[in-house]
Amino acid sequence: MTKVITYGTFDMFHIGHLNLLKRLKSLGDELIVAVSTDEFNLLKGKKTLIPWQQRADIVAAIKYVDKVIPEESWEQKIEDINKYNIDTFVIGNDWEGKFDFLKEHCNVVYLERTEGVSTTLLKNSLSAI
Ligand code: C2G
Repeated sequence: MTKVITYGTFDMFHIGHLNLLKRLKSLGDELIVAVSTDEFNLLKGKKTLIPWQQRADIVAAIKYVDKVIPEESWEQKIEDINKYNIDTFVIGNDWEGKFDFLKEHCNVVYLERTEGVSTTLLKNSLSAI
């Protein structure tokens, strides 16, 4: 049973998020997704439109996802990897290299992002309507 974990805001869920979660599921048997809380997003300097509970419920409803947990801090990753016996940490390559310190604890994989879509682009398109 290989277990994969990823972390993210998943605001205004879009095809880039879905493509990532779909590819993640092909890397293991069980996929855990840590969804950034509203408070943690403030720390990340990220303004979200959709509250955490709704973002978490949407991610939890994706068929590739087995479990959703809150992401409350930068520091929780190592604890999560140990707590859930994670084999592979995966995240989009916009974070390339940023989480290499986790290599002592599990495999670390950076996947290509889906081009042409992002929450920021969606927000800008909506405000232009
Ligand atoms: N993503 C993607 N393609 C896009 C947009 C996003 O593959 N077009 C991926 C990102 O690379 C990330 C995941 O989808 O792996 C979630 O993206 P965000 O919600 O923007 O997550 P982020 O704010 O980068 O939070 O501790 C890690 C952070 O919480 C990551």
